[in-house]
Amino acid sequence: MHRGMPKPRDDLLGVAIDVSVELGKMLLNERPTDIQTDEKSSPVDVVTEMDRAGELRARQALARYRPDDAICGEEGVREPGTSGVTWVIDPIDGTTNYLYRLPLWAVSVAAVVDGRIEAGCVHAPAVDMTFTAARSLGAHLVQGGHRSALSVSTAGRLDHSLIATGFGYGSTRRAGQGRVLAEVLPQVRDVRRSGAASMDLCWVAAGWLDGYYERGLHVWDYAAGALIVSEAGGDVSWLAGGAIEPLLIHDGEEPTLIAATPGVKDELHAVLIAASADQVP
Ligand code: LIP
Repeated sequence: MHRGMPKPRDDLLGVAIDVSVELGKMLLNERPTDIQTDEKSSPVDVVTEMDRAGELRARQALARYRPDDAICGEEGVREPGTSGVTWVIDPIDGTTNYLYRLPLWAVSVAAVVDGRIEAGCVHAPAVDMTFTAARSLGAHLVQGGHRSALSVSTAGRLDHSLIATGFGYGSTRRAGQGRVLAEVLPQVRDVRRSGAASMDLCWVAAGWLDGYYERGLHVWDYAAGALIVSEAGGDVSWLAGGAIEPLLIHDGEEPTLIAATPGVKDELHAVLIAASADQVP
């Protein structure tokens, strides 16, 4: 390392936070009025120029802080690494919200080592919420300059629980997810749909939701949020069974993920199995 070059950092959570905040500032302050978009999997699945710009900014920041690490980003950044650390990045989770100027979007950054999520940050600058977790060190929220520890709710019955979900971008998938929702809705207190999986997961961790499920997420949507939920005492798994870790870092869609406070996880799981949630095309 030449004199004057930045020294690599070993505080993975600190790096996750600094990268997330750097992207958040850019996304808030540099959003063009005539923002350009391209279609992805369907006409309503879009990527904006700011998604791409954010991911490139994350790559530049990580090159400073962690030059030997690998990167996997939603918008296509794939950097090999030699350190054993892989950064899993969604530069804008909740792109549709960002496009419509709704404030519920977040930068999601996770550090993964040998399939274990070691640190994660979900930074939502438009609503002044920064959720963080490091393995075995708990989960926290910084809001209004105040840092507080997160803990899932104490809900113990599904029919009194607030449950979140999300939907894919294809009409066939959405029709199936609507059928599942029709079975879930009468069995819970109510349902919420934020449009950003990372936020839904963090709200479960904060106890503001009692549970969340969604089919078709990608690893960058949930990697940071899953650690934040588990460090807040929540239970995150695949509906079909099995734990989230060892995390498989790939481009494909995932089956149904379910996250909840332990008091309602089993009930929610049973309702989703009865609704064949994982069989939605
Ligand atoms: C979004 C997810 C959300 C899902 C949306 C979309 P994106 O991610 O966070 O839970 O319901 O359809 O996939 O595409 O905004 O990064």
